[in-house]
Amino acid sequence: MSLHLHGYWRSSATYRVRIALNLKELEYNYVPVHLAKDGGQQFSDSYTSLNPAQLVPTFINDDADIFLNQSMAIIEYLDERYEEPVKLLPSHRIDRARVRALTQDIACDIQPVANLRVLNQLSQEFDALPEQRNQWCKHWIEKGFTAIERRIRNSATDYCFGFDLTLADIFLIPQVYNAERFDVDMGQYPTIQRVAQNCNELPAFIQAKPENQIDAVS
Ligand SMILES: N[C@@H](CCC(=O)N[C@@H](CS)C(=O)NCC(=O)O)C(=O)O
Repeated sequence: MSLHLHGYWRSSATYRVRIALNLKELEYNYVPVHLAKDGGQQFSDSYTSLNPAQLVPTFINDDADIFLNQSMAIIEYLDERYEEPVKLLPSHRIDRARVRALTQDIACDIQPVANLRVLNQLSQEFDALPEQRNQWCKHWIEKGFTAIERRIRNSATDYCFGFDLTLADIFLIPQVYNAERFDVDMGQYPTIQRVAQNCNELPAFIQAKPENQIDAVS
């Protein structure tokens, strides 16, 4: 098999790429990188040589000698390289810009502030307790979701933008999974909740769920 995804079952950035690979119906080899075991396997020399940022995911295509980090770059590469069976970005430039803006609302403005290394820094440098770390994550997710709910209220039907799945849905669903982990009341966000329910009925999203991965811990 030539495609490999190094990731972690509960990493939302890895989860995004799993959904995209499934939607593209691509076979791939999943290589678990445990973010806590052994002090964090993302810091090992072997992983750092693949991804100097010491974050997951890393995507590799051995046939083309391609090593990529950043879930958005990986998914856009997949979308351009494999046009079938679905396109994940709309054909019109303004629609594409709107989809990318929503993915960045999540990937740039919500997920990074609640990343593991940020939470560890809050504990190590500022003595934050586990409960305070959880409140921190909940706060930033709620702030981001309040804006996204307003943004997609008029554009969403089955999915964030109408009846076609896009990159926006691929980024939203892992963030909803994180929101539920941090006890966010999803009833505050009826449109996001409806889109998440629709996506989570699709095989590509079900197979990508954290609990369905080989490295999942119950
Ligand atoms: N912007 C990156 C985010 C990557 C990222 O933050 N990965 C997290 C898991 S979701 C990670 O590896 N965290 C390990 C750490 O913080 O040490 C992407 O979209 O790929």
